[in-house]
Amino acid sequence: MKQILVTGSVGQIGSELTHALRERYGEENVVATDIRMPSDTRLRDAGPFEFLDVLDPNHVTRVMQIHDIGTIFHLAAVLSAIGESRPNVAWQVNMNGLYNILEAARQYQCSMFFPSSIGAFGKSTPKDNTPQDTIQRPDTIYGVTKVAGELICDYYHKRFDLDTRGVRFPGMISHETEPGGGTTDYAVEIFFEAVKHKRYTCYLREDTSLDMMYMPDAIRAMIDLMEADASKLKHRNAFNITAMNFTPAQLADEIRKHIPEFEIEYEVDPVRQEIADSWPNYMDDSAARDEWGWNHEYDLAKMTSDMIKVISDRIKG
Ligand code: AKB
Repeated sequence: MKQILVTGSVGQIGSELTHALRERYGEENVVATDIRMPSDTRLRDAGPFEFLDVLDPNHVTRVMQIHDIGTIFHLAAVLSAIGESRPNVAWQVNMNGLYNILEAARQYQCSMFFPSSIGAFGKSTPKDNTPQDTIQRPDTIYGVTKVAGELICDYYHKRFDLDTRGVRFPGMISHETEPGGGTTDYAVEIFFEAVKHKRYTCYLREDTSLDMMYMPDAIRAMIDLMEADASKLKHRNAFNITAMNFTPAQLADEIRKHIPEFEIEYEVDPVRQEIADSWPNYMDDSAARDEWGWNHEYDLAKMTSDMIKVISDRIKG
């Protein structure tokens, strides 16, 4: 088989996706890449690993020439909160990096997965049951790059018949690799703090509702979409997908079912609060369910119980 390339493989989603792809398609068939050296030695040693700066087109071409790549999961990106502190870097990485990868995919005739986000929506988007096709006028640099990314992936499909596919991810909850610089990261930090210290100070208001997903569902979504029958896909690059939605207060209540003494307090960060307030309360993901059979397995209760068990077991050693 042709090999699979993962960019941003050291990140929160990339690290777990790389392991899952290697398990499914064979270790040698999945080339993990990043600009950072993984601290997870399995990522580096269990299959091929390459340093790859997606901002350098020659670097991208060199990696494509060394390996026989048929599919690219392009996960290298700057997230929403860090994007607001470094808009120039966010634009470079999220747009120029994507363009270099699309060009490589076109030249080497690869399929390509691109993750968009709830960040592709903005204040004028309907907040409840956000439709698949709706107003997208985000006012964060992250959102601007995600909308542009959705459009350029659609364009490469239409213009060059490239097999581009993608989803709009909600906040991602996981326990293996920390997220970095997102607005939804509180929903990961809260679990580690709850297990270790039984208290957490949240940077979002208690009533901020956002869509979320547990990592095993996200990994399955990416693989299922890339394996889906292309003739059934009408939307291709920006499927709304979600698994649950909750506020910090509702998540704290759920955690208290396992750790009754858990306490939460709020010190709102205006930058991240404004970003979260511009995102949907919950999305309609029926297009993904109809077109390629998307279905989540983890709801709030099941995810919370698994997160607390895994983190507690790890701390106990
Ligand atoms: C972020 O918070 O920036 C990301 C996202 C929802 O795209 N987790």
